[in-house]
Amino acid sequence: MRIDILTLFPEMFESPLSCSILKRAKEASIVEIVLTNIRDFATDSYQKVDDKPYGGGPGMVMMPVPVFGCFEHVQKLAPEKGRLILLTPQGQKFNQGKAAELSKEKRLILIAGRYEGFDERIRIGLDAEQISVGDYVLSGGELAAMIIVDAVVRLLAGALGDEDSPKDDSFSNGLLEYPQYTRPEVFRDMKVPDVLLSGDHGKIAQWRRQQALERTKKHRPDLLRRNNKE
Ligand code: 9D3
Repeated sequence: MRIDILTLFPEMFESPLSCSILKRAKEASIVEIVLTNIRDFATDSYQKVDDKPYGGGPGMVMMPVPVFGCFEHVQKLAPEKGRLILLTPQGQKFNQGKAAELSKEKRLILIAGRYEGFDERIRIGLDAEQISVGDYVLSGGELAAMIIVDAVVRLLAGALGDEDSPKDDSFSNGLLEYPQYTRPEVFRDMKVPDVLLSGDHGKIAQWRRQQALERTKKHRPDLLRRNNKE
């Protein structure tokens, strides 16, 4: 998969992309991630990318000219059209189903914004899919873009070691994870449940299913209701 990210802060992506699963996926050519700075497509001598909203009001708005210029440049960098995603608080809420869907694409083009929002003609003219990562206010779309990249790339074949499977993930089975323990057997008076030491794999599986279900009922009852896939 190729992922293009259009952003005013390409530096923000450096550490997340140079660690762990994302690093390995890049090294193994499972994913190619290309960052392009929207500011390089500003057309005035100050490299201006934001301006005051027509009609007045607080804050600044992302200008359409640099965003369109950047997008048109990036699109030509590879033959695939790509699936275009604008990160915005007004978008559809991102979830595991959307991550799975995006992981099937050959190419994603993500646009991360700053300021109070995008000039409406960016939305209209680019005809992009809009995605939000949740109901809280971020300072910009960059962290949202990274969330999407992380969730999508780990689903690509070969991105996880074979000891780990995305099929085992919480949310893939619709339940929270069961409680896990490792050494030591007793830590500060807390003992590992006997069933996990019993060697009875049938009983262990049964215990884990029941624990996962109880946890989900207690902490995330919304996951148990039908029609929660959005
Ligand atoms: C006062 C209205 N604000 C909208 C809630 C303005 C505003 C705040 C923060 C507009 C943009 C932003 C920056 N956020 C994003 O670009 C963003 C985001 C988010 O803030 N939350 C969840 N998902 C996303 S995706 C992009």
